[in-house]
Amino acid sequence: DFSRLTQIILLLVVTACSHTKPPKMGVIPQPMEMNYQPGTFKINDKTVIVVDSSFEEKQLTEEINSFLKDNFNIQLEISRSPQENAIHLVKAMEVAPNGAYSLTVGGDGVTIKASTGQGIFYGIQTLAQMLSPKTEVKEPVLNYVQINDAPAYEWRGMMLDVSRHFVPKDSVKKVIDILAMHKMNKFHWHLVDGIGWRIQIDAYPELTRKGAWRKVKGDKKPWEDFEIASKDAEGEVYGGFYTKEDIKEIVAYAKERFIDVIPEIEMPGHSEAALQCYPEFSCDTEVITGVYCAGNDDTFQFLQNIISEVVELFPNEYVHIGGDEVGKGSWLKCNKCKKRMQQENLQTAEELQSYFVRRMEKFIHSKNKKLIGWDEILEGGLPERATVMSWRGVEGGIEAANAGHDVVMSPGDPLYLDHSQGKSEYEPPSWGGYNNVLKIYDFNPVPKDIAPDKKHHILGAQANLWTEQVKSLSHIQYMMLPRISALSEAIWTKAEKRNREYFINKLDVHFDRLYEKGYNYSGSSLTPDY
Ligand code: TNX
Repeated sequence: DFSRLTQIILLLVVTACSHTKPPKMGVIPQPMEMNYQPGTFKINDKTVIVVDSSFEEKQLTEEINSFLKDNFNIQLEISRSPQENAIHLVKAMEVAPNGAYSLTVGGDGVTIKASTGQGIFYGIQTLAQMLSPKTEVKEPVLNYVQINDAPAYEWRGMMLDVSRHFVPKDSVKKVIDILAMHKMNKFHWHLVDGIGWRIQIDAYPELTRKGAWRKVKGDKKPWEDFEIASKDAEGEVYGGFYTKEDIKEIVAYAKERFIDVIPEIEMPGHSEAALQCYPEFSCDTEVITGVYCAGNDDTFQFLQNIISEVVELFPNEYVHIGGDEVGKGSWLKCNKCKKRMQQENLQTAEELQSYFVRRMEKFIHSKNKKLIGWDEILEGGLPERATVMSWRGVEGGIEAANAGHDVVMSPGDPLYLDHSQGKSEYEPPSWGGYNNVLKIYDFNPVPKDIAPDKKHHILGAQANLWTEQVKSLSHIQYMMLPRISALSEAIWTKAEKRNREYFINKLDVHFDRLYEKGYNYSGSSLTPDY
């Protein structure tokens, strides 16, 4: 029956077309423009990499060769002269801003153009995704395509807390790898908190001799226990820290992947570990709290000496001073703090906090760095040049941007990665709420309450992974993936180019890429339970 047959054929065609199934190589984050043309180019062992001499050649060619080796067991030679059958890495000043690139596949192979090495690096990440996963892409064959791409926001970051649980150096590198493949460019390293001090400071050796370790007590979780110990104390001891050499190694590793590392040295709160090592810098109250004394000039000297050593290790332009959740009650009971308030004519604890932050800002500025802090630094008045990281929602960020300050958005809802992301029965330990992958995908860093002429103050956004509940690299990866994939698209790809359904389809293939790299990820993230 002919008409029955046409019906079936029609049905098949309609079903096939209505599936918004991306090409196998669906790239995350979605490029700005991606136009396919007929024709294919196949990379073979005669293909060479032609690299512009102004780029740091090894960094970029190794990036190409490493995925070609992993996926196709091919290694390409390097050449200086343009030729057919090549991957060309070309300096092109017109391909701006920072991070922008174009990628063309055509008759003479692959051409990636950018004005910076960073742009070339991102072009290579796109290429690597177009040639993976192995389960889908069996041969290094590329469709002819023209891609023009650039990031929507300049701050595309993640914070990792290494205080509540220590994260060894090699695991930190694995975290950086995940950021790099998603074209993220800021790694905010929460190096210090009440539970442990994790960075070597030569002037104050007790910080890591004792402040980085604590006794494991009975069935208490390590992060519930603020009492420090030295590494070789009796019984079970938990902890760890990074030497200056470790830090340099991580910073260099991140730089090769065009990621800035922003150190966070928490103050004035969340400071139990440091104050148990150096109690002379706490308030003159009966018990040592987790808050530095704001009335003692020596406290400022102590913190400035620390910052002086820290800035030597981190070439990025920011120092993060924390500033969140300050237990200001201890200031109001401390004689030195009360005296300071009188001298400086400060009426409230918020004003004293503002005094503290301003004083640190002056010092950080004198070191040619910018201060960034959690949104509590708005209380009592924000120092003139400070950048705000908005975590208690986006309101602090709105207030700061409207007042002319730079802002990084990282609201707990939806950008906290310690929250759960799927049906609870499939989830490992989490804390504080529920942020599934699509909530993050829909996040818009610029709320409408920001004045049009202040929008440029929103530098971008970042996700934060607090580690009270997170003990291992595989748990870290699980909390990051696929939520970092979603965030990367929310802040790299302009809103009009984003599409939920298309993203979900791409995730299917992306999961295979993550699996092939040996990463743990949450497969249950797409089956929300609310
Ligand atoms: C609040 S977010 C904190 C962290 C905790 C986190 C747990 C922020 C600036 N401070 O110290 O780890 O909640 O979700």
